[in-house]
Amino acid sequence: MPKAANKIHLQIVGEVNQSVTIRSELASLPRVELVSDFHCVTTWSHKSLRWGGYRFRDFYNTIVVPQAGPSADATILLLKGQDGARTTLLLKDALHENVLLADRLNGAPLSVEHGGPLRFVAPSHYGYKSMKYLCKIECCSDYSRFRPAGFGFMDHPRARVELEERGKGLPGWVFRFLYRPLVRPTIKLFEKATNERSEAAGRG
Ligand SMILES: Nc1nc2c(c(=O)[nH]1)N[C@H]1C(S)=C(S)[C@@H](COP(=O)(O)O)O[C@H]1N2
Ligand SMILES: [Mo]
Repeated sequence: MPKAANKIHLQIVGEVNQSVTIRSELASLPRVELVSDFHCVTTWSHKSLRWGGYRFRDFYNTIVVPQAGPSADATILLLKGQDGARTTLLLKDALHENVLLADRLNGAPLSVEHGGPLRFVAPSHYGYKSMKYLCKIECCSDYSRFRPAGFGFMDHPRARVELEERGKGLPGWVFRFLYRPLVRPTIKLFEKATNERSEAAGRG
């Protein structure tokens, strides 16, 4: 677990007129709460998580477009986390109304373990698109420029849960079997993070 900076520091870069750094500007957007299920690609899910924060759509239209001026060709977003994790999402998927920049989970401030201070949450897509400790968004026109952190086949450009787009090049059910050995360790990690969070809440 990285020691994530606890202040929001989000850079908007890439094919833009001007790179910008977002710190406190999010506070000008309407706050929303949204309940959604969370699906890790390895096949575990969490039901009814109550995320609090800002709609990505509001952020993009009200802050990114006027301040950074992304190119009309930049139809892909590269998302980066403070731990070096990276993934992509199509801009049109990110603009769906259920996509959030979250800073709260289940009524409490978002813990570092779950991606605080600011996390991208795209519940219609597999968990690896929901970038924790989001620190950089690169506006991009060319998916082939993206270098996945792990094996390329593990990162599907869209990863829609509904269509079981778990990975690239193989049907979803094949990944279900491939990922089976990873289910237990990743559930353990999630539970550990949740317990630490409730202990911290109990103390505070
Ligand atoms: N920065 C960052 N974000 C990340 C990951 C990561 O390793 N680093 N893992 C992804 C994966 S695969 C999943 S399933 C979820 C897990 O979220 P959780 O740690 O809140 O349970 O975060 C996603 N976002
Ligand atoms: Mo995952």
